[in-house]
Amino acid sequence: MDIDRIAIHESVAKACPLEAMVAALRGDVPVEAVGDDASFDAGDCVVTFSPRDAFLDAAWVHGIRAGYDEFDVAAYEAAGTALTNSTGIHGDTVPETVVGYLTAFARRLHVYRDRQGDSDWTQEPYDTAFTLTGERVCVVGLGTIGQGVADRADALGMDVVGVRRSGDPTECVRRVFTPDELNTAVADARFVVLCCPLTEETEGMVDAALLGTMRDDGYLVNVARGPVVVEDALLNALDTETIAGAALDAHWAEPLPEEHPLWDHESAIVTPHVAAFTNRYHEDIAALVRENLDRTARGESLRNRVA
Ligand code: NDP
Ligand code: 7N6
Repeated sequence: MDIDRIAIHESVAKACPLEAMVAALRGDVPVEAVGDDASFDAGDCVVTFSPRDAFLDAAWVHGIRAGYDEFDVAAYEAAGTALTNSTGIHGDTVPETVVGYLTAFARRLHVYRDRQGDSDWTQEPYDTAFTLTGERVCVVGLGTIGQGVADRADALGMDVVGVRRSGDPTECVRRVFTPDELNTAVADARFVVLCCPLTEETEGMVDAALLGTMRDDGYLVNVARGPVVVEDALLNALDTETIAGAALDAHWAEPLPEEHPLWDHESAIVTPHVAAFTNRYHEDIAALVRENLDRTARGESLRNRVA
């Protein structure tokens, strides 16, 4: 692969300023920002947030997200276009956000922040606040993000269990289950944190039955992808108090529609897919792309290649 242009698609602006990404990647290979009218050839590396059909004409496409569920992997394989993703860079950002959700639920911070605008001094009932220490969290997906969540939960004194495809043990997780044991894994957890990719296996994985298995004082956190959870089942579980609450960064439609009931559901924390946001996202992506440019120059295989 001989790369003679880095084309940065305007969709990267969904995660960081386009100009910052252009500047971070400036080097020996010419870099330019491109829009939807651009065409591509076998000398191009495209850096993008979203897929476009025209990218299949490039040599290599780098997606600036860990999740690549929006990309047609089979089409990339058929076209012989390399596709790489950005897993590996979210081990601090997303887990820190998850700690924020867990702490808010346990210490009721979201409730008091809601009341602050009304100068409302009301204190929550005695039995509502609890500590994270000693509570069980089930981390579903133990890759970059899941491991980061597990490390932090362990440091907070939580009892950490997890689920991953391989079932292989990993640090800070007392017991690792396989996906076919999901029901058992979530049953006794105070928190269930979704950190897996959206795939054929995980789509709709959190359905009414699984939510019914969860503790009624349990909380669901979704930093994965919206469709991993069945929307109606979650809304019903919140309305009927089958579970105590949910924090959602990933949604079924993004932006979440204005009229969506979750916006003012008192037991939900809604964030607009920002768990991974950081002021150095462009640098983290540039480091990944530069590493792969060096690898192509040495004739080595690409890191994070998914097609
Ligand atoms: P990784 O590839 O590092 O980890 C994925 C993990 O999911 C692996 O542990 C894998 O198991 C596990 N997994 C796969 N299938 C299943 C399944 N059926 N049941 C349980 N576990 C499963 O990915 P990242 O940690 O980097 O990212 C994970 C996902 O998080 C992304 O795909 C994306 O959708 C989402 N994401 C969201 C962000 C946000 O802003 N909210 C930011 C970044 C990512 P094994 O280890 O056995 O392979
Ligand atoms: C944008 C991160 C991912 O999959 O969904 C996230 O990486 C987006 C900052």
